[in-house]
Amino acid sequence: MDERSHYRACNLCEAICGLEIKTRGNAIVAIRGDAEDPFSRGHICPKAVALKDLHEDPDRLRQPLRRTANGWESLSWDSAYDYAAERLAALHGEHGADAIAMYLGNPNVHNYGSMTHAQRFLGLIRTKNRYSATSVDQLPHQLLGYWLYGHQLLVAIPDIDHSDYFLVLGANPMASNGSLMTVPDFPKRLKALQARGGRMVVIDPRRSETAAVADAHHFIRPGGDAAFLLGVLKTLFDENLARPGRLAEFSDGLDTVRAALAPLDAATLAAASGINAADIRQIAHDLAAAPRAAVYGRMGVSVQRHGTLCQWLIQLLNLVTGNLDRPGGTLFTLPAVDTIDSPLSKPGHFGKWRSRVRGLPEFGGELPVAALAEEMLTPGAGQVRALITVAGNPVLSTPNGRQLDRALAGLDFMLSIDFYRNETTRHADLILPPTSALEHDHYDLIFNVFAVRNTTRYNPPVFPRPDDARHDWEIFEALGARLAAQLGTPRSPYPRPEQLIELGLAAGPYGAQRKHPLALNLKTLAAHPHGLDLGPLQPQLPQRLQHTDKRIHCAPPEMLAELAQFCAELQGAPDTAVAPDLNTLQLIGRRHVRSNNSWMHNYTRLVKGPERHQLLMHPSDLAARALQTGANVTVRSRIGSVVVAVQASEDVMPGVVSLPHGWGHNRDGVQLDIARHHAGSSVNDLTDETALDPVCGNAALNGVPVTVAAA
Ligand SMILES: Nc1nc2c(c(=O)[nH]1)N[C@H]1C(S)=C(S)[C@@H](COP(=O)(O)OP(=O)(O)OC[C@H]3O[C@@H](n4cnc5c(=O)[nH]c(N)nc54)[C@H](O)[C@@H]3O)O[C@H]1N2
Ligand SMILES: Nc1nc2c(c(=O)[nH]1)N[C@H]1C(S)=C(S)[C@@H](COP(=O)(O)OP(=O)(O)OC[C@H]3O[C@@H](n4cnc5c(=O)[nH]c(N)nc54)[C@H](O)[C@@H]3O)O[C@H]1N2
Ligand code: SF4
Ligand SMILES: [Mo]
Repeated sequence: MDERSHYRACNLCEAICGLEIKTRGNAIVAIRGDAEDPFSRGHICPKAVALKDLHEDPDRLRQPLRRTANGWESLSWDSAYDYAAERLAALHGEHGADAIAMYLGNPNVHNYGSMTHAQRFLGLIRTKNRYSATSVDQLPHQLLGYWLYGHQLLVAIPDIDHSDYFLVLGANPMASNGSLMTVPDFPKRLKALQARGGRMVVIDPRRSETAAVADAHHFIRPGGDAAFLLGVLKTLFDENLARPGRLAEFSDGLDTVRAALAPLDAATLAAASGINAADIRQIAHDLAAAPRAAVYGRMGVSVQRHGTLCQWLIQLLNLVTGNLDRPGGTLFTLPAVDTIDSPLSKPGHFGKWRSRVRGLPEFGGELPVAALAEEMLTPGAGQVRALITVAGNPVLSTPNGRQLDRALAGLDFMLSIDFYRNETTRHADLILPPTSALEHDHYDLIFNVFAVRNTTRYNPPVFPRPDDARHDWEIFEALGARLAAQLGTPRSPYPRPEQLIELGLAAGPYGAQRKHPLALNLKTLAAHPHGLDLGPLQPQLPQRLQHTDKRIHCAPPEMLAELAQFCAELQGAPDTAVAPDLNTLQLIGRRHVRSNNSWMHNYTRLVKGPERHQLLMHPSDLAARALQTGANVTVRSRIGSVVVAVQASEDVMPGVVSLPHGWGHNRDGVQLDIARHHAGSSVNDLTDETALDPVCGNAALNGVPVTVAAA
């Protein structure tokens, strides 16, 4: 049989690296980086090679499975759809739409057919109980995009290819390969930045893989970032270093912010952040002096108590230094399928309804996932009785996972669309497994929007869809048709995912409808299997703003209120909020290049070698507890406890411990044979569903107070 080369973008993380996948018949013979991809230039990480293991994994489900008194039984697609539609329609009829909750996990955003068709399916159910991984992740970024710039997907991306000064808070792109910054080959791009005399400064409670290659690294107390950022911003204002330039012409509210910062004093801010006042001042000076600079923050500053405040201050720093919308600063993309200036997505809305039990606000139609378990466990009208999960594992990925685990066991009905029986889907009554990534086509509807260059590509499937397999979008369509019939809802025909892309390309900024010379369509993209570079990010403001007044709304009232609240806390009790007592440590997360959230642990290639889910602890904290590397320790929080192995590390700050999320695979009913032997413990058995960012209800997964003792 002949060998064939297939080119496609990797769907595993946000870096969207180009891959060359060599096949012989049905076999994958090699996966390597695609040197001809103009964006990733051959970069690849170990996870991509495991796409082969994923495709071939005997644990990967290929048939619908129904839970019965005698265990799991496979059934035909038709019977499975009928069963699901009947159960959902019955619960809908008896208890109303809100009794059915839906949770969309992270891999949905890497699977464009799932994105396009899940929305239509949701429209059919019309439940207010919609949840996703957004509220354990990038919710603050989307909310601020909506408030400041008028659209939840208007996220300003660091232009690191042209920057001279890159200030990074709570992000570890050397391990994560970038987030809300699609940046294949971060290491090489960083080297180029440093080679042209630029500097990267990292602020992180751990000397991360990224901090290790930075020009400077400052330890910060977990949760101390808002104080640090306020210190930098205030220095710029106080020392007349604010130079918003032409941005001032279409920005409102900067003076209000400046006035709100006036009473703060540098020493208090320094103490609350754990970074000394001289360093904060120096960073402000360096930022102001750099011709082109970008401030960027991710999980460590997004998913903590002051996440929205931090992300707001980051936007303001880029704005007042004139770096927003400037090459080398932070800019908005202009993607080929424009999900911003088009009917493909909505700008957003906030607080249109609230969760039933705790009154948490929706954003863009979704409630904070920290509320999901209580909505199931609390009786009364509107109680959640059924759940649909798609490509997710909230038992391992959302706060107080054990509580959710218990809640799932009590549901009337649960449907999971997933190709693994994981810690969450093991509770399902029915599992519908979609095709593997290599059996469907691929377009990055989302990550092109967050990329450090404008880029586009479409790739056909590597393998044909087996006759008895279904794509995620086909599952939504078939199930939707049956459910619509049961509910008596009329249903119109809908394009296939690639037809939606074709329409989007034609209507988009490089399409025929806008008379762009490239006139992009699927045929042009087929002629460019390695992807098509559409150039560096370009200034687009104020035109790109989606507020009708075409202005940046710098000072949303909600943010001013949050700032006032933060300042009051700071003056009141500067230290107790951060370090309640001497025995308490602060728990933070971490990522490893060979792991991917709660999955990709079932492949020997990625999990072999030393385990990677230990608790990292500073030697002085080990000594204070008479502990040694390798010992099993009990980590305890308000929520519960886990037993893990501890490892000494000079890289974490004293008083801080670090544990990665997504582990804890040794639970009954999980069908992940290899992962089970590398089980680890779930950090989200410790994170607290009541510890939230007060602005929007995003989970505060970093900075969890814990104690550690010998097990
Ligand atoms: N403590 C702590 N918790 C965290 C984080 C943290 O940093 N710390 N990070 C958070 C973040 S950023 C995220 S994004 C979440 C992730 O949390 P989730 O989105 O809930 O979980 P994942 O591990 O991404 O889900 C993977 C599941 O999707 C399935 N899957 C993969 N591809 C497909 C597909 O194409 N179709 C279908 N139907 N299923 C598929 C896999 O089989 C697997 O079961 O975790 C969050 N939780
Ligand atoms: N290999 C791999 N790559 C991934 C993923 C994966 O699981 N594995 N997940 C993907 C997903 S879904 C996402 S969202 C991205 C996330 O991408 P990143 O945000 O780049 O990844 P993290 O490793 O979570 O980085 C968070 C950093 O914040 C630090 N931190 C913790 N608390 C604080 C704090 O209070 N303040 C400050 N300043 N820093 C703090 C941590 O020490 C850590 O270094 O990665 C994506 N890429
Ligand atoms: S960095 Fe991300 S996109 Fe690139 S090969 Fe690795 S997992 Fe795939
Ligand atoms: Mo994420």
